[in-house]
Amino acid sequence: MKLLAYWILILCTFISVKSYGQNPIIQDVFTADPAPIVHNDTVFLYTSHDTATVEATNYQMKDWLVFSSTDMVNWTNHGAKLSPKSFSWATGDAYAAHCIERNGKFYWYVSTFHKKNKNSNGGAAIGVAVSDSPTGPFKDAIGKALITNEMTTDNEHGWDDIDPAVFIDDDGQAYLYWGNGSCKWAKLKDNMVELDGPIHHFKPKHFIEGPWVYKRKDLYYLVYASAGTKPEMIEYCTAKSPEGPWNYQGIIMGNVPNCFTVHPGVATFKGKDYFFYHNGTLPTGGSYRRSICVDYMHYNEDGTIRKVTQTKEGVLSAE
Ligand code: FUB
Repeated sequence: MKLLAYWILILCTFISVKSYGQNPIIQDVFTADPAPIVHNDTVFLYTSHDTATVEATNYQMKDWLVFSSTDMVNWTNHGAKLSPKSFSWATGDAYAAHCIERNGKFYWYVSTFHKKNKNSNGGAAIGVAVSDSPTGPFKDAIGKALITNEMTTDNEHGWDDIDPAVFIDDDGQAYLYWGNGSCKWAKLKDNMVELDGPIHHFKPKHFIEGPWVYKRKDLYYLVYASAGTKPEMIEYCTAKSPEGPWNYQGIIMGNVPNCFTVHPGVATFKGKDYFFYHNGTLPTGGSYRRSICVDYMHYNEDGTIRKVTQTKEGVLSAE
């Protein structure tokens, strides 16, 4: 018997056994609004942080967290790296955010709320923090909001300027997309902290919030949270340019269990495509106590995206 155990041990040492992760991928805190980037063979995952009580009927989101993984299965929690308190002009909750690298600096675009002062009457606003490292320390890059509620007037509600997502095209032009109720976008200057031209807005079919833009082969993708039915789903459009026109393509993912919202994050890592989202499936979880999951994403020959299957097992360890 002892000999058998010995041989099994020897065998296991030489055969690499791939293990599945588990959804949700973060189980020790409630996380939402996933924003993954790949840097130096590591996935950095920037997230919102739900801290509402079980009884709460609204969000309580005090800071933004950073996690990383080199295999998509084991995640390191780097902790809270930014909060609305990091921005002297901000107050209230820490809504969805997105970090991107340019020329060795990491720009973390966040949605939060503006204090009522001479620059704004309040409402949702977007700020940008900068760091030399993907895990910080981050500091307010400009000392004021990049987008205030007053800068967009196509929606009357005060929280339409949320959910920033930045995309840098092959020619180096950076674009900021954001919005609730309509999708807004503007070019960014090379310094990543100033708009470079006017703000545009449009309404992709069923668009609610959470835009995420990326390019694959020659096609641009705009993935977003939608409400063709309620609660939210994920739908998408494609275009030949990051400025559109965007052609509606359909649903990527249906409703998620036990949660009203869903929010997309897309990453390609070690040759595989991954779709990040959140749901409310952790014990005591719910719409204000969400948890991030990841599953595989697959494309058809013509570039359209196959519907993502939500699993409990998650994805296999990436090599
Ligand atoms: O997490 C707060 C808000 O819920 C986000 O900004 C939206 O995208 C939705 O997920």
